Formats: sequence, C-alpha cells, structure tokens
Amino acid sequence: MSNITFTMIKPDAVADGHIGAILGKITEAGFKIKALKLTQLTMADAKKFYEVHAERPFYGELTEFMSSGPIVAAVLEKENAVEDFRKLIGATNPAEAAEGTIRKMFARSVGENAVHGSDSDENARIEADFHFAGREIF
Ligand code: FUP
Repeated sequence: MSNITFTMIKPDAVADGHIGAILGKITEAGFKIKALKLTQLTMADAKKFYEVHAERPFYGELTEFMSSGPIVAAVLEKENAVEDFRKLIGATNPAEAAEGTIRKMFARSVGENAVHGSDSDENARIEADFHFAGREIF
C-alpha cells in the first residue's frame, strides 16, 4: 500500500461534534478511508506517539490533551496523500490556517487543533501501524 496518510480527529473536535463534518470534508477531497476507529489514547500512547516533541515546552500539555478523551483514528489513501492532506487541514495554528481548511473551520487553538496529519510517507506507515492491526486496514 502506498500513497497513504494517517489522521486523528482530536479530542476537541470529537467533543465539539465535528466527526461527521470532518470525515465529509476528507472524503469530498478524494481520500479513501482504508481504516477507521473511535478510540482513546492512554497517556503512555500519547507520549510515544509524540516522542519527537519530548523536549518541546508544550509536550506535557499536548500529551494530556491527546489522552483526555476519545479520538477518531484513520488511514487514508489518495495520490500524494501526505502533502494533499496537510493542505486540506491547514497550518498548525488555526489562526494562520487558510480559509476552507479543516483546522480553520473546526480547531479551537494551536494546541487543540482538531486534526493530525502525518508529515512524511515513512511516518504515515509508522503511525498507521501504531494504531491499527494489519487486518483492520483495508
Ligand atoms: P502539525 O504537524 O501541524 O500537527 O504540527 P507539529 O508536528 O509541529 O505539532 C504537533 C502538535 O503539537 C500540534 F498538532 C499541536 C501541538 N503544538 C502545540 O501545542 N504548540 C505549538 O506551538 C506547536 C504544536
């Protein structure tokens, strides 16, 4: 499987009732859903997932937030998936995100920014495997 990316609809957007609208934007943009589940990260999961940010000042807040409530995890497929999905979600800080992007429409703040999108093909594979067993990816 190539041309995949991994996403999470984060606890803020799940709590705010945006699961359906966000999945709608994703499928309208031409992404095919290859795996999907409602789940919750433990603190240990969040720490491992965001390990690259361990030295950043926001790591504590980020991991607390990401384990604070349910998320939707998904694997998405499309040509040029990683780059196109990052365009669809917009800048990390919703205040800087372009009009029409998912973060502009649904995020609360830079910390609670509605969605995750993988930043490389290699990380997309690692992140997909972190959340899904092989038989859960179609
Ligand atoms: P992105 O790739 O756009 O998700 O952004 P980063 O990988 O730089 O950051 C990962 C997560 O860390 C963001 F989604 C939210 C959090 N973060 C903050 O809370 N504060 C910051 O200044 C930057 C990132």
